[in-house]
Amino acid sequence: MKMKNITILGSILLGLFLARPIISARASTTDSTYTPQIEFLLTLMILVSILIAAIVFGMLIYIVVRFREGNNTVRKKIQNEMRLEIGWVIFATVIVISLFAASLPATTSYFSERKDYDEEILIVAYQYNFTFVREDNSFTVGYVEIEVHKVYMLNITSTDVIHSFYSHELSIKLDMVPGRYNIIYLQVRTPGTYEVHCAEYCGFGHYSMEAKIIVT
Ligand SMILES: [Cu+2]
Repeated sequence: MKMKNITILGSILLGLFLARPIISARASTTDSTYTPQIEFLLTLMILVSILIAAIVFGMLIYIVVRFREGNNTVRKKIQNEMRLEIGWVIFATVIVISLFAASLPATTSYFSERKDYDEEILIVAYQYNFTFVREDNSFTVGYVEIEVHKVYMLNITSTDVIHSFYSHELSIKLDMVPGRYNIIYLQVRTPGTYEVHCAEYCGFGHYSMEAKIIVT
């Protein structure tokens, strides 16, 4: 086998080897109705990134070895190589368009309105906590209790600076902007306690700005 082929094969195998733990870590027990699509997208992005990194580093290693000092390979200057130029423009465009197409089902369901929700919860962020206001005007600070499989309309806002409502485990993230009400629908499929963190640097206490969604 030629040196070139060995290098390409080696990089792909290395890429797959590195991808394994990442993929199995991604298939964790995170659980809202958005989770399968979001996790699929993340895994796809990681795989595509690894593939591109493998190609780039594979070529880099190949070039370093082949054109090292003292190796008398023929060195050719490549200039105005139209086929090569068109090739990588098409390659990059196809990748970007494919990723866009793959992300459409997730983004559509993420932002589509649901008329069948059971309850609206107003979530107000402030430095440095979250308040959850229920339809009967009762409220809790730092945690909220909801029921499994029920659909909740989360109406999200902030009283001071921009925060972000982020739960990795439930695959949701939405900006909390003063003077604006952003809406996302949440339906959790597994009972448990899920963590929420502020995902927008909002000041000194940002690190401790968190809440719990308790699903029973
Ligand atoms: Cu914050």
